[in-house]
Amino acid sequence: MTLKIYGIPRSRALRPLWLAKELGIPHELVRVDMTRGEHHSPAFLAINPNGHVPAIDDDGLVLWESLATTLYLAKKHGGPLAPRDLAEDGLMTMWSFWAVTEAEGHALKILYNRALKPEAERNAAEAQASVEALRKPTAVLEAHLKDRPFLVGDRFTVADLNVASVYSYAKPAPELFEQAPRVLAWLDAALARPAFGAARNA
Ligand SMILES: N[C@@H](CCC(=O)N[C@@H](CS)C(=O)NCC(=O)O)C(=O)O
Repeated sequence: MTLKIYGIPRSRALRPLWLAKELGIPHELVRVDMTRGEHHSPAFLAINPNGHVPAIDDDGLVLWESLATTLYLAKKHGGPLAPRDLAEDGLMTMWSFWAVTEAEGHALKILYNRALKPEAERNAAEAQASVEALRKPTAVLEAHLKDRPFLVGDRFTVADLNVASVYSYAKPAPELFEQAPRVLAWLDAALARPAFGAARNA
């Protein structure tokens, strides 16, 4: 059965979509229209009881939590994005959890208050506080990228995909990257990948 990815590209469903495009995994995007409340429908709640996108259905295996879906798909299909051994697996998991726990909340507040919300509803102070809060994790990332172009190993992996998908939310804060030129170059390179563009336009 074809892999089903539930969500829309302008959501965290972009993450499994991006991974599927990177690896050429046949998939069906099942659009869940959140503006119409479809993520709270009984049919969707039977797939993800949290009422969030994304979820995936891989031949009967249903998974939610976007970064869990990408790690699973990378490991299942193998190739350069996947961990080559348990050490790489640990590092890719570490960076993915780090992105969600240390960076995503701040990055999302930047995105909402600098880009997504109508201007009248934006909270400039909250955006500024989020930029300040993101400086420390960004310095950690900048230091890690000092001697290497990718997060794990010598190639673009699911760790880069996961962390870049989170950091893309912070792009409306260019001042964050003034002190982190390597992070900016790494992020721009990830977002310039054809598979990212294909996922955004899915
Ligand atoms: N930690 C979850 C978060 C999922 C999530 O909050 N998704 C958003 C869209 S990006 C959503 O479904 N929002 C609708 C809602 O919460 O009502 C993941 O990474 O998959």
